[in-house]
Amino acid sequence: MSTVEERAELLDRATATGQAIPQLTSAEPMTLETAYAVQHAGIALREQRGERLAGVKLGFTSKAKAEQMGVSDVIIGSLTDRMGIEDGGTFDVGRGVHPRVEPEVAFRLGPDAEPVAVAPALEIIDSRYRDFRFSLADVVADNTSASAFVLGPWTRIGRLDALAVDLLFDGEVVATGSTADILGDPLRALPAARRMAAEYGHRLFDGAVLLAGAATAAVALKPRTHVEARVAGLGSVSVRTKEG
Ligand code: OOG
Ligand code: MG
Repeated sequence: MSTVEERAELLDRATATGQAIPQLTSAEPMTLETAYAVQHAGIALREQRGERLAGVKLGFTSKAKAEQMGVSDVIIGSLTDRMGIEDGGTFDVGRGVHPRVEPEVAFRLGPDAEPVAVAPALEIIDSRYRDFRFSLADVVADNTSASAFVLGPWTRIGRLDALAVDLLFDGEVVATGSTADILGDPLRALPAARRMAAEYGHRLFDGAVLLAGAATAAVALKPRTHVEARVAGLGSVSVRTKEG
């Protein structure tokens, strides 16, 4: 049996090299509890290298994502400052295994884990497992495939339950949905995050970012693309991809 730390190091190395690994559960069974322990051990490795926690993300909060990946339980992962890319910045697809992008909604949390602002967001996910296939425990151990995130302009929180969401590559719509696809209303990500953070040991600190989850299925990234998410009423956020 491999230890939690050994499993975290395998995933950490796959992230660093861009070389996919077999699912951890193909070697031995793994409970959800152990999977979250592996996730936290992986974040500890990042913190040892000077990364700082930036917040948390939820996964599989939309039917589109659950159907795409064949996994239906909501999961929670950690975001670090080094995963953040400024709006309009650049992401190197050559650095990843097989990165995909999702249009999302982000919240900034205040004290007491209350949401104080909302922004359109892009999440870049990149499973460290071969063929982007995994079980629930595998993806939890792999920090819910977190790779990078881009935040658009923060605005005051109003009604968020039915805003049109578009994902565009070079100005062409490649996926479309609604904020209603995120738990019925992305504001429901707040109680979900509080419950899961308490259960699995994540911190919802003052100033933390919460990614509520994708409104559409994820789309594979290619180099030299202008990637934009538009959320009606919230504005837009973009990133450019390059290779090498
Ligand atoms: C897991 C991450 C899912 C979301 O927004 O639903 C996620 C994956 O699909 O690899 O980030
Ligand atoms: Mg996501």
